[in-house]
Amino acid sequence: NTLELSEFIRLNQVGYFPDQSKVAIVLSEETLGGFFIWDITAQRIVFEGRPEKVEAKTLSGNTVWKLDFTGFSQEGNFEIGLVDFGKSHPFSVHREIYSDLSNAALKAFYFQRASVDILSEFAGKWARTGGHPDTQVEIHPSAASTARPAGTVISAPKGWYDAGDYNKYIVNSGITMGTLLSLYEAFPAFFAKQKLNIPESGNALPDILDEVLWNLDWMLSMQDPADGGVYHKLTTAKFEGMVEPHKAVNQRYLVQKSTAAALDFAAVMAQASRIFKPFSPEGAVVYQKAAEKAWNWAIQNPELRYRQNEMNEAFDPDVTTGAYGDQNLGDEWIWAASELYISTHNLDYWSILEDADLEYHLPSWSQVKWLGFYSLIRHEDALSQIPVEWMSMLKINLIAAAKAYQSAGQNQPYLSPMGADPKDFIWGSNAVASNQGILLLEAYRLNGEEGFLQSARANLDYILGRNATGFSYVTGFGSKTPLHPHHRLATSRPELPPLPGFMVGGPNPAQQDKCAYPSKVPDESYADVSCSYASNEIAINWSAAFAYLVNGIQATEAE
Ligand code: G3I
Ligand code: 9MR
Repeated sequence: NTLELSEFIRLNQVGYFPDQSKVAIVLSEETLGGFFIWDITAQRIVFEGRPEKVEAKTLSGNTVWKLDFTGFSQEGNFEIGLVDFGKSHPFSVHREIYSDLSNAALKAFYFQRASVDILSEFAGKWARTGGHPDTQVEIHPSAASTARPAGTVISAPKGWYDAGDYNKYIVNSGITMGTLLSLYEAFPAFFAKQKLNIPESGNALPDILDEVLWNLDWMLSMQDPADGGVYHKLTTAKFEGMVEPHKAVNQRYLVQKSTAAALDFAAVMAQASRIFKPFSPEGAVVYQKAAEKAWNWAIQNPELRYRQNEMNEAFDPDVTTGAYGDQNLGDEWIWAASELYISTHNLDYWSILEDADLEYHLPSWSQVKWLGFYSLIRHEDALSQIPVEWMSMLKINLIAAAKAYQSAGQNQPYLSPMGADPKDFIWGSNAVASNQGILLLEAYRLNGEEGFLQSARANLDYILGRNATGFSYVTGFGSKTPLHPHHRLATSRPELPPLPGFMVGGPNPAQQDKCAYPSKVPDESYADVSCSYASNEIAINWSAAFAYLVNGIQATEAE
């Protein structure tokens, strides 16, 4: 195929299952001639079709055409060619098309581990010296108590680095862990077989749970044994420079307890207690007690919001790292009550849920209600005390929300639910796309409607290249991928390609980092430069949502 590569053909650069809907998008103001699929191995044309004009224009006002090759289902490696126009990036068709990507999306968490050397046996060229032992963390004045006055030294090792920075934040760990634990609960057979090649591979636990345990151990150490309260974060006072982890050695602190931290912690520990029970009954008891203690602390301290600026007026040193300062705690109560109720069947928790507002909200670090509701639906069969009407309402709301995303996606130039609403383009917009995909996958699992599965896959197509920038937003997967993510582990080692398997935040027209962006249009507002933390950072909560979407889609295909 002698055509030149065209940046105007946008498609999933990883590929497709043989039997799924397959659509590429072309930006062109001119009418297009026929297209063909080129078999790279056999060096010949294997399929031909005609572009169809799409009704909707892009946010920048361009006309797009759809190349539908759903009828083509041969396995192999291919390109799309458009006569007098150009060819696409290569892609594959295969039954295991997302196996490597599924593994990489979870392996990313291994790379983020604090307090341990990352070994070449597991990490190849990305092996590195461990950083942040976190055995000498100081109680910040904002967190001082009688038993632990300011300056008390506490050990809180392990955990994952939150993102491009090296700090560890309980609120963001909360949604990350909830998402990964739910992923395991939804597809246990898939994870019984998956091998991630991490140090614990080969023990009795599924690898995904081994990885989760690394962060769970850290989270446990964030609870004050005296009262059950949970510190909001473990952090340096300011962000470290863009240096390797073992060279980022500024003093770390445990900062102020918060209600959000306690409730997110309670939810995670309650969910972990039931999931780890078959593997470690003793562990399960520890997690359950920790969850209940945190819950009881939250009942005593229901309004302790994290307000970084106010805290800094009262205490030294000032803390200016990630705030995760959610001021709205209703959803955290519901998430924690849901997980505690499922794990204990104690009706006290049900009494919190009984009158809850069941309206659908897409999960994010500050909106966790539906993490709990997804779990209740997943465990429906074991929760016979819940009135049938209540459960039905929950499922009706889930399906209605999924339907709305699905139809919106059909009238969108890139044919994915993501982007139908320009307001989707916030800091971490790719996590919005992933969480929409999770909702659609859950809807499909509830009622088996094929259209929901197709829409979930359409958002994966979006993330992997069928979008307004033409980037596959996952490092190392696709042909045009982020090369300069805001990620200290990557930026500090410029001789290496970025660590693979990380989804970057994505287009965000607010451009809070004030870097140079190629465009202000919401879905094009992405800059592949390391200064761009508002569009090009990686983060564990986004990784978890992406891991759910891609593993869930691969697991569903295997079922
Ligand atoms: O929700 C509003 C939306 O309604 C509005 O249209 C839009 C306009 O910009 O703003 C939206 O809120 C934004 C919110 O992210 C969306 O999630 C806020 O402006 C924006 O400031 C906020 O950014 C957060 C950012 O930290 C700054 O605090 C991100 O959510 C959050 O993911 C990010 O997390 C950081 C940690 O602090 C530090 N570690 C890295 C991590 C990832 O960048
Ligand atoms: O590296 C930090 C990143 O993790 C955060 O998301 C971001 C916003 O809070 O801040 C980054 O740190 C920058 C800081 O805010 C301003 N000085 C430059 C820092 C590194 O780019």
